[in-house]
Amino acid sequence: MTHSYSFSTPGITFDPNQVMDNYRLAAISRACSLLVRKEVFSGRAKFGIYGDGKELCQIALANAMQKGDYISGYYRDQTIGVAIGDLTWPQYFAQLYGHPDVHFDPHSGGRQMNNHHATRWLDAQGEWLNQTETFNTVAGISSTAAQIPRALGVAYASKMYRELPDLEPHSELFSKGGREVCFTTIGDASTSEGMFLECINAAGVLQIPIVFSVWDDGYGISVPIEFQTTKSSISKALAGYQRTDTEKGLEIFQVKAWDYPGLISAYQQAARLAREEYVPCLVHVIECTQPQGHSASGSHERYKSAERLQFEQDADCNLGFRKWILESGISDESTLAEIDAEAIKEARRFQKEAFAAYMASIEIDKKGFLRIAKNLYDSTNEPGLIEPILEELNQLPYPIFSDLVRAGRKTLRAFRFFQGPAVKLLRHWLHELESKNHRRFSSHQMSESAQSPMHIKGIRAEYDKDPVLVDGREILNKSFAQFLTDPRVFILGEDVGKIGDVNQTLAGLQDVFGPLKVTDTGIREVSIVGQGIGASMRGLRPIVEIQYLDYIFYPFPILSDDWACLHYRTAGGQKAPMILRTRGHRLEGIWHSGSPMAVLINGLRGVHFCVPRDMTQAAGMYRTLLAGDDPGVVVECLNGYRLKEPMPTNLLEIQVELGVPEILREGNDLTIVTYGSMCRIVMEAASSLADMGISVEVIDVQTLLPFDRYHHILTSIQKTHRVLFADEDMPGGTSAYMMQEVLDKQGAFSWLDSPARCMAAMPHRPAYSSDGDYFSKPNVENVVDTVYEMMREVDPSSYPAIYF
Ligand SMILES: Cc1ncc(C[n+]2csc(CCOP(=O)(O)OP(=O)(O)O)c2C)c(N)n1
Repeated sequence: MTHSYSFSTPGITFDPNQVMDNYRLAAISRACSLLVRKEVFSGRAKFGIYGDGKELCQIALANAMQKGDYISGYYRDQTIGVAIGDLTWPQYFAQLYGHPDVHFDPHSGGRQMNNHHATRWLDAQGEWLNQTETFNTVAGISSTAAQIPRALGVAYASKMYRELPDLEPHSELFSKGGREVCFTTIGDASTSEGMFLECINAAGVLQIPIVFSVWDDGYGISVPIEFQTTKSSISKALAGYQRTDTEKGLEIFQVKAWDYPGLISAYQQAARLAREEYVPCLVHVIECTQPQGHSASGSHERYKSAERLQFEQDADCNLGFRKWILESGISDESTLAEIDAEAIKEARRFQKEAFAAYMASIEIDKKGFLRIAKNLYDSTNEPGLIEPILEELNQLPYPIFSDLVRAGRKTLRAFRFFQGPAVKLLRHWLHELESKNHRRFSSHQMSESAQSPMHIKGIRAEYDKDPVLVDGREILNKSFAQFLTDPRVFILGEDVGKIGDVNQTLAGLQDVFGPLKVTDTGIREVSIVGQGIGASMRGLRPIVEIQYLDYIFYPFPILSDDWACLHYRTAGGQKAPMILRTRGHRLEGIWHSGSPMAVLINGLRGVHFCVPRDMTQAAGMYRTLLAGDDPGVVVECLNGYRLKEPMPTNLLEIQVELGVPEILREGNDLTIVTYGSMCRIVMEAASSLADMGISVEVIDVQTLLPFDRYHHILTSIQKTHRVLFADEDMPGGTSAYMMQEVLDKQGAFSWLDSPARCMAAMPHRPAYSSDGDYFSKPNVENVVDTVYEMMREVDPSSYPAIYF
């Protein structure tokens, strides 16, 4: 049964030249998709995913984009990338092979799977380039639906630039009056993800220029839509969000994937509504196909019926486009056939060009190795040592960098009893290659720019002789009031506006700065974070609040998958210097006392992770982060807002240097390394221990990432020869991390006279009430007794048994 095409007649005049350009693009995009699968099967590429069956909707979307707009899409969107000039086909193939050179794969420097694109927004020095003169692609991400939350923030930034006149002087690189639309795409199955639904709701509330597109091909890999979506239709399921004459909401379109005039019309309308009226839109594109199935790692014959497989062929959007062109008399069969044939040839040419460039980059180092190998061969007369290694290397059809390193290391091992010049040359070659590979695969974990907060020096708090004591929250209130004078800074979160957050650190600031600078949001942590990430990609400096640390797991996937690795996965092409503010460690009950730092620091490599002991230090950390261009987390002490702190005379200048611990108390017998709310407990324990004749040095690490950059803890251990790592995370969590940093990385082991110890919370969630806290978390007695025990081990006569 062949598919019947019945095209929309929206009353638009089509420019035949543009139509033919669009056809050429659809044809080459299809040819490239088909080649990707072949390249994987040939062994030249590891994995391939492609955009076939979605060419036409992407062309229509791209036609509606203007310079300065954004696309936050997913792994099908190659046609959009090429249509807007943000992707070339050689780049597409370079990424397929994993070419780790940003000259060839500017999107990710070979770090991302194919079809994960990103505009390079930063120059080689890490400075922002102009986003208003380009079409912008927000860095691709494999986690389905994760492209949506930051899209919300990108669109939200348009609103900020439009509505905050003070931003004008900062808008040059990022906005022209807030007219930029963010387009975001998603597969039909991924609309089942909570984050998609949450963001639809948030967009309806916020009324921002965002256009959601759903490419509906009826499957999520093998699982059909009836298992995915209520009513098997996302536009039907979301119908309640449709705006009406009296209520704001979204404008919802439904259009067929092969209906060129219908698609062009839908996208023109959606883009106009979003751009001019700030109406968020949803374009549900139905009857998409997937001619080759989901990806190169499976075959759809395993799960699609014969009828559906036939539909994949018959309802093909490129065929539909062809039919419409013929019906409209824009071109003829033979011209279109010529274009198709030319597209296949061209795709092959681009693929070959990309592969040759990739191999050539490896060939340079391979030649270097072979030259040295020959030298070794000639100078040592030990063919038996080198020949098998060369043979193995020469047998590889496509040697890659790791093959060269492996061959180099094997050779050095084989020639370990030789010390001639050739061996020295080989060592040098290997060393150089490894340092190049380190850049290729491990650069840009953090900002490498002149604005890196790692360059910010510390400015310590200074006090009058008799400082005024104030609630900790007042220290923050005054500090935030200063931060908000920067037009780019805004604060966003649950209850931060009208009441100035649940601890009133922001009290009164909305009245002073207005509701866009200090903004109440719905209870929707994923999209709060998305709003911040996206806005920070456009030159703004959002401080987003997660009301309690214990609720950070809701947005954690986005923080980890998108935010923390953005700079790394774009090889320094993009950054999102958002600051995430939250409060934790200890107060009351299971969801207001957690301190799961190990989960966070290990899931958020790529951010600076600050754990201030009080609000003065927190204020200094915010200032440092705001002066830099990296993302950062600050975990304030939940029980510290009403504790008294001396008001510094230089409160509005304090900066905390990242990765520099502070010695809170000097001592000679034992070092306790801690942070956050535990500092107070440890300090109290230290004074009890002093009464017992034990002199403890207390160190507050201040930031867990980075950790003690200058090895101050090692210096302390070189004096005390004993160390206890204490915190209120789970056993084996951050105390173990600190121990590894100090013993392993800093090499403190050989300075120890006693075994290093860790002290953590109980391995369960903290129970409610004061007793719950006492028996779930380390308390003063635990610290005193553990230190005493450590001292007793060394000198039982000076420290006799206490309890038995
Ligand atoms: C959060 C998450 N869960 C699962 C996957 C594995 N996965 C990759 S693609 C996919 C199906 C997505 O289907 P759909 O959203 O309809 O997009 P399509 O691939 O059909 O275009 C799945 C389950 C993933 N990448 N991310």
